[in-house]
Amino acid sequence: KNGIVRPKGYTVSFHANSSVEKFHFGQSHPMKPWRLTLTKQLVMAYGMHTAMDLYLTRAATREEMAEFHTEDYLDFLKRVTPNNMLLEPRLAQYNIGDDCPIFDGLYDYASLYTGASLDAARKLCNEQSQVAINWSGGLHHAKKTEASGFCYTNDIVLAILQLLRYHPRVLYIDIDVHHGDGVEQAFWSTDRVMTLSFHKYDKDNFFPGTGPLSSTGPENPLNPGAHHALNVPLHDGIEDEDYVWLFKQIVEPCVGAYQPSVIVLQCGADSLGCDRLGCFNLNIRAHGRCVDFVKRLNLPILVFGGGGYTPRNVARLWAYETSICIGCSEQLDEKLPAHTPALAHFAPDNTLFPPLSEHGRFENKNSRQYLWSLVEGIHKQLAYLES
Ligand code: TV7
Ligand code: CA
Ligand code: ZN
Repeated sequence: KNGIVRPKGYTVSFHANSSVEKFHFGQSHPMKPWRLTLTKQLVMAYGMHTAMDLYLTRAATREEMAEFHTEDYLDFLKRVTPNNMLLEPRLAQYNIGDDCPIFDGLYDYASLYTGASLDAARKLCNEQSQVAINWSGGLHHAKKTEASGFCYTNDIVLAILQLLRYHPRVLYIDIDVHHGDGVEQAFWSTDRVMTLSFHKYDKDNFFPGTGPLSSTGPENPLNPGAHHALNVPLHDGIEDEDYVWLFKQIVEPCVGAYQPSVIVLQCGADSLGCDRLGCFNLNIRAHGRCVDFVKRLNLPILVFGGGGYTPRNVARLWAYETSICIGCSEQLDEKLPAHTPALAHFAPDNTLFPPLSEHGRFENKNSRQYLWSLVEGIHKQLAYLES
């Protein structure tokens, strides 16, 4: 196997530590860290590892995580175990429960995915890489002092804080089906980060219930963060062409108006059709076209994972998006390599692009008129930045 040719003068770095793949949230919990094992298998089977710089990442230190999280909360994460948790009075305070359970090695898990995101951010800062990928990161719901939505530490916030040491303006784009509330909240009052999340929005029936179009930053126009939070609330069933059209209609003017020096892209795979928790009808190619659009802006990019609850499709998506970052996606055979160790997971079709929208799991509730109103609403917000 010849592998994939590495483009000259352009470096993609891949940051991973296989230890994160071994943690278990609990039997019926939808978050499965082993989806990262499947992802890496496909990346390697396609030979993409020869076209990137691979880094074995370290765990984030406590001091690094304390740049955002409180000492109390980090102490708690470090100390709590499944054996002593019943003696712990503050489980509710830290939002521990079914979504965010205490499992063996919890602190190691969180510090490992966070360390990978910090390593990736530093590779961009010192310009040793143009695209830095951490598929184990992207845990956008974690708050300063509490866990939320399967997220314990917010690696995205911590990575952005690193980028801000060298970069004047960071654009954060989030295509996970859930609202990127933790990142939005952390940078709510600054104009040095613009947050843009596309998500299913239904205040009372879909987690986390935040992120309407009208939520654009602090109300006080003198607060620098005013108009720097952008939200694209969607209904069930959005399809490929509409989503990619909407993404381009919104991201292009955001980049034009805000002029970021770096982009952080959260690529949650739960916006795909057939996801166990999602409700959109996107196919892998459409999700990938969003990544490709961002890549073609020619800014340094930090690429993170996030949600994604049908492991075989998470692996397909993130392997494909790795190839988009490298620029070799045309060279991939649609048929998965026969020597992929876990090939059985991708049976019976063994293809990189199974149809995920055909069976019409969700009726498309996003009218053309509604999508136009979103574009118009975002363009109105951006007009405030020009003045
Ligand atoms: C980034 N949806 C995270 C997305 C986090 C979504 C939720 C579950 C869920 C949890 C389980 C479970 C589940 C089948 C699905 C209001 C509740 C309802 C807990 C049962 N099965 C990301 C978080 C979301 C846990 N939470 O953006 C153990 O679904 O809707 C809720 C909150 C209260 C708690 N219950 C669910 O993708 C990584 N949780 C099975 C076992
Ligand atoms: Ca989102
Ligand atoms: Zn999600």
